[in-house]
Amino acid sequence: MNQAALILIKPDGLKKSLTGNILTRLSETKLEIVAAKMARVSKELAEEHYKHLKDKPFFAELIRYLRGELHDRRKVMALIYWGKDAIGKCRELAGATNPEQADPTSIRGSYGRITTSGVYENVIHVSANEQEAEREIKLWFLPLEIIVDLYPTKEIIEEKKKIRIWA
Ligand code: 3AN
Repeated sequence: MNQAALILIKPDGLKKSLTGNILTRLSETKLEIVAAKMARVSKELAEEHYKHLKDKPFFAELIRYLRGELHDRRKVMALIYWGKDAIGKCRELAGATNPEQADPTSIRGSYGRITTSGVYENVIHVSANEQEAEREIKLWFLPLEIIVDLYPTKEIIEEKKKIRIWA
């Protein structure tokens, strides 16, 4: 059955110019990219994304890491990979969370590191399971940014909303 997986190329991946390498590795999965964008990460978004880790001693540093404060790159690249067993395939290529334990040929094994303050800088994020993927995708993307219908949507009429258009 088709699955969706949220992938984030984190600020260390961007700073190390790894975007091309990571996308090439992920293309081995033969999955389809159904959404992609560069995104600034607010404190609220980072905290919501990692809310399952909020009691961990490294949480504050982890938020600073995802927001790019440790790498002077205030952005991440967010993508949705879609297809058969997308989560398993992407997680296998990503490797273990701890870059030291990750298979050396995996993305994290090749490019990740552990900082002296103990944060795992592991270059990419991959959703852990289908439930997390749905939660994360709804956090990072609007329905109109995704080229397939992943989850049920509804229409609302937003009145008096100020938006910026081309001049
Ligand atoms: P994954 O991203 O592999 O699903 P999570 O969601 O448990 O793993 O962890 C999110 C992030 O938190 C990791 N990518 C890593 O940067 C950081 N992290 C997780 N566990 C630790 C740890 N024990 N020490 C330091 N950082 C950690």
